[in-house]
Amino acid sequence: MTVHNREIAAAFARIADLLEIRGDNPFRVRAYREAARVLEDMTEPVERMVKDGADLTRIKGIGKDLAEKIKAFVETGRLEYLEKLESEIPASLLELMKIPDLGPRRVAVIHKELGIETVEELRAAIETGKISSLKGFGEKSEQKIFHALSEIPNKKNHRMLLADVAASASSFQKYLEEQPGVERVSLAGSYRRGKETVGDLDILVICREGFEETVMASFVRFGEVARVLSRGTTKSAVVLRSTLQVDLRIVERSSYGSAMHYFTGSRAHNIAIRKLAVQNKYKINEYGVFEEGKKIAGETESGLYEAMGLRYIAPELRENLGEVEAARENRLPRLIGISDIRGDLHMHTTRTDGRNTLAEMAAAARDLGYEYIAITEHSRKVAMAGGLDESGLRQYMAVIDAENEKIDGITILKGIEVDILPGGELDLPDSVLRDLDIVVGSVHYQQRFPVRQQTERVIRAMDNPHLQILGHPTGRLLNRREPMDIDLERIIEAAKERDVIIELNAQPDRLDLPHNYCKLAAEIGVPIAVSTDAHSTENLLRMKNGITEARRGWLTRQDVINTRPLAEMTGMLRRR
Ligand code: DGT
Ligand code: CA
Ligand code: CA
Ligand code: ZN
Repeated sequence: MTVHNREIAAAFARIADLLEIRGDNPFRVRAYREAARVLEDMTEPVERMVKDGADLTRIKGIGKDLAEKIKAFVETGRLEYLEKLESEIPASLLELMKIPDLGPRRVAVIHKELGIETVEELRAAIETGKISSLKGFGEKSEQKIFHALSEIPNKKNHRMLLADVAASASSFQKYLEEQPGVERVSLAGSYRRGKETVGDLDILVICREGFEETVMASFVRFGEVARVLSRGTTKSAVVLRSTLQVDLRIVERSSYGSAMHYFTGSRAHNIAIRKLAVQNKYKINEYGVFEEGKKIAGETESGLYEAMGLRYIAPELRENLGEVEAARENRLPRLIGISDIRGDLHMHTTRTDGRNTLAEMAAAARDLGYEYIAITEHSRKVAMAGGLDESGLRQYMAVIDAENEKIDGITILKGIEVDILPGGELDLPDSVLRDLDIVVGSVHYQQRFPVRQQTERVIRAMDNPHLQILGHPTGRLLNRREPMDIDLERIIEAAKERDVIIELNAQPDRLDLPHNYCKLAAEIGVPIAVSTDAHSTENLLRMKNGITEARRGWLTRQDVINTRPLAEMTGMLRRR
């Protein structure tokens, strides 16, 4: 077990906040705050000092009482005093304290006078003018608080992008793995299924017997926790500062597989599996698979599937979209993986709105082990991004040729992301499109046409023999913009007839083509290009987000053109 100085500091800072809300002695509050600051700045690990038996009171700002608390924290991983305070004071009050203009003292006032404990209750009090009538508040500060509240997203129905959850999820997992008594930590739910957006994060933990309380104490103490929603012996929930809710469950080792399966979901998949169990006269729940009261599986997920007579189903497929039948008939796809990718066919550079130069992008792609990339700048219509006209493009093509001469180990293809105009024409003349290695065509404007007009616009664009890849086909921006009204089934059929490839744009807020249509495209026989649309070298790493969506769309290596070696890939692009 390791207890970092930072964790002790965070615990002391929290104690200071809680004491202040309670209206405790200001000197005591200050002592904890000061100790937190000192620990935060110290470079020597306090944990080691404790183990060496050093005298902690020699640290500036640490008295006898605090020294003992630190020692206990290091040795047991718990701080009883903090736990006691937490059980006395509603955790939601701590969240209120973070609102500008509301320090601990004022939170204490609104709590005492109006009984307010949550953001929602505060909102209601402001709407009825109760805050401005409190002593020491006034209209001005009510206004300020009101504005601050409008910045806090309404958490109900708010789903975060998978990519935005990833960093927190893995640091939370790592943190828990280091806590006393913890044997295994797994992430489940929609996060594990790789769903585009996540409602809340589900974590399962196996712990040593007798450590349940300790694990729960560690859980609510994670540095990113903003408030504790509930705390029990096997189940707790918190909200992080990012507004992400995290649910933790402690599960038994012997039913770990069943718990993982149950809490990975989806609900629809679970129901399909349960139906199958009933047909087999089994009982299935989060503890195991039972036959006449006898447990026949549950320790591992693969054992569970085996007991059900199924092949193992990858989490990305668990949406009840045919995976159970496919698993029974042994025709599950061999899903694509990130290591299958040999190149990236959509990216921008500083020539238009990218942040890195051509040379930097090429070098970064080569470092990823890629064999080829395509540079696809915007065309003139996308003026905001500095889109290229014919002569600008020709000049840049010469620059790319020169760069290709210079660089070893990767081939740079000359491309364009040509705008599809409202009538379906392409934004650059055929005379220049024909001289490019690769032409991606995308809609950027007039995305609100009626479905028929939008569909015909895009089909008309595909009628141009120079268009080889259809970029981000629905135009959706997750949480920000609805997809266009477009008949994707017709688009995919039309792409098939014209040998057009469809892009799966890997930007975390696009993931466009959506997974269910990826599956349809593969069934119809339209190859997919998984492309990052990178605007910087770091963006190239988004390929993994695209691969997750591709896996959710049942895609195999064969379905995706940029898994192929260069010559084979270009051979799949339509001839013109
Ligand atoms: P989310 O959080 O909205 O992104 O989606 P999930 O899938 O993570 O859903 P969540 O967090 O409510 O529950 C996690 C998993 O637990 C869910 O995928 C399936 C399982 N589960 C929860 N409640 C039920 C239920 O009432 N019936 C069934 N069959 N499964 C459930
Ligand atoms: Ca969830
Ligand atoms: Ca949940
Ligand atoms: Zn675009």
